[in-house]
Amino acid sequence: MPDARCLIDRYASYLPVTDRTPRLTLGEGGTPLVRARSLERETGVPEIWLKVEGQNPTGSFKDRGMVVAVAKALEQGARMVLCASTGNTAASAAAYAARAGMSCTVILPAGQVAAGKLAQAIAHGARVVAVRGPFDAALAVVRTLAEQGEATLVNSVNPDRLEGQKTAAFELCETFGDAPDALFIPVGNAGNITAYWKGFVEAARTGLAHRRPRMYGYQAEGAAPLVRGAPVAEPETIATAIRVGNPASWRGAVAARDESGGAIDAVTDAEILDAYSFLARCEGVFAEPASAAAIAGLRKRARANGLRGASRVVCVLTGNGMKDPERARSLAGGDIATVEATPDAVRAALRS
Ligand code: AN7
Repeated sequence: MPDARCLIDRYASYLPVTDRTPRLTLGEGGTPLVRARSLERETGVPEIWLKVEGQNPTGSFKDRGMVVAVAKALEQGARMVLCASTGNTAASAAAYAARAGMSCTVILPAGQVAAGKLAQAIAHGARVVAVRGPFDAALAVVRTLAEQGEATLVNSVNPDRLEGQKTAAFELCETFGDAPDALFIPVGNAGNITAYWKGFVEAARTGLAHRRPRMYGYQAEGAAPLVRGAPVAEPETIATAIRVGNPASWRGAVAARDESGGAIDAVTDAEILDAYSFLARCEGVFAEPASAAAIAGLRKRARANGLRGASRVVCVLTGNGMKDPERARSLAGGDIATVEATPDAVRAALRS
């Protein structure tokens, strides 16, 4: 039987919630774990599992943390939430704010947000402003607006976000009866890798798991401040979700890497796109390009014999492929054939 309780109830003892915290929910969490046989064959890793976080209510992992952050804001009497976002945080904040009867403002990097994410923010009634510059510039603006009391900030600098987000690690430990050997995860603003590590540490401490996984985070080569060891002023990558030059949870990511004995590395846009279409075509799982960075990272590490005997590996697929329809369309390499509605015309089109 699937657990029918909402995420806040299910993990209440691990979360900063009380009986008075509203049980806000859109059905977040409890996402599928899908075995990746094609990837196993290619890499030689005995067990690879995909944690399909794109199956959350708004199509990304952000919902786990957002439900807690918005519920706490509601409990504290806030009327308005605010975030900067490469898109998924905006979609999630807009949806949970709508659910909670709060207003929502999202600040986006102009021209760099996938169509589906923007559509969600608008549909849920958020006020949307685009600013020139990367995500980092948008985050600096909302930090100042929040300090001046204009709204509750629901970026991952809000600790309630990371608390909710860590529940994904608990789910993995519950399903396997222990933590996996290694976790592969894309890294942008670095909240997610920080939260997973917190979750795994707590799981080991409370008996949900016996051990902790090695954490392998992947940035895009043109937006890899953690790999370079210095902020990147003009981050660039086709994986717009992780187009971040100065991650807010920098120290959390470094701690996750070092305490777990893992690594943070970069993959190229070409490797990301190759992993993106491999996942869709060979595993039947459609994740967005940023998520594919984790897969690209696993393939890269497997090629370099860097897996150190890991036999059960989990890749976190952070967002749904439908978020970014233009990227998928670009793989078709041309227009779709349109012909007369006759079997002969369709056969001819299929042959060409
Ligand atoms: C699909 O929505 O930062 O390292 O503003 O949407 O925790 O930032 C999104 C990030 C990975 C990186 N995959 O997670 C935002 C935002 C997807 C994402 C990341 C994001 P973090």
